[in-house]
Amino acid sequence: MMTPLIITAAVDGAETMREHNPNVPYTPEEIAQEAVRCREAGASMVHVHGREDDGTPTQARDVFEQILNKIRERSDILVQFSTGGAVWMSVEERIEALDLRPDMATLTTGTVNFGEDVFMNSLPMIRQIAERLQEFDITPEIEIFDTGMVDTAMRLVKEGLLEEPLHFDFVLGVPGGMGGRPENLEFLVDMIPEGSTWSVAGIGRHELPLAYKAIDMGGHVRVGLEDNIFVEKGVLAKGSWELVEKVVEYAEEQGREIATPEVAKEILGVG
Ligand code: KMH
Ligand code: ZN
Repeated sequence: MMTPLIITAAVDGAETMREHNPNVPYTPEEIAQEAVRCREAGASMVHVHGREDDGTPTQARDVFEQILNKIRERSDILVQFSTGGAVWMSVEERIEALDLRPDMATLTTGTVNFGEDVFMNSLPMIRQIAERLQEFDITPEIEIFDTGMVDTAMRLVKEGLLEEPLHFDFVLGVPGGMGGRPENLEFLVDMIPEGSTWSVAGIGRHELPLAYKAIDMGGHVRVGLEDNIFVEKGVLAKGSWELVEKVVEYAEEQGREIATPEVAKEILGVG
């Protein structure tokens, strides 16, 4: 019997704009509504970035406070803050909302080319984020865009900045990062220490095929408009909830149980 499936909905991100898909939420109210819909569809966690009302990415504490409060007022879905923000942001900006103590927050353990840009995460920056996560007792989701980032995560374990068991999210298919081929996922899963948990976030057309593969392999899944705007070739998703529905449908066909937020907390050691 496989572990119940944790589905994380990445509802907004920093790069997907309404010009790409008109259903991407911007305001805290819209983000909270989308989180509720994703929970109803079967997600147990929501991964959020802040946005100004016009869609400009922000990591401002007051924006995250509104998002967190609005979600918690109406849903038991676990809330994961991005500490990645957008490529131009300083590390201080990226971590300014963590004292709000979300259930989880991301930690990318290396620098990666990100399309035409660079998503910068030097070792001192990674340590600064990890220290803040420890200070507020927030469970990290270690974001892996390439293999060396797993090694760096293990280095942080040695330094006492991360504690096993670890939870990894393999982000595959970013132009400049590790590609979305299924064998890449197998390779990464083999690399991580026994007892770790993992999920996959396939980018663009890789999203659903990798999600289905992860379900077969006993891993967990992240889907949503941050990573992919289409529900099928040429058809825009009506929201991240529609991508969550696709994943639930596949999991049910395979007889894989879906985790509630309570169960997800236990699996991930949150709280
Ligand atoms: N927006 C990307 C540059 C995260 O959320 O932690 C970084 C990102 C990762 O989305
Ligand atoms: Zn993100």
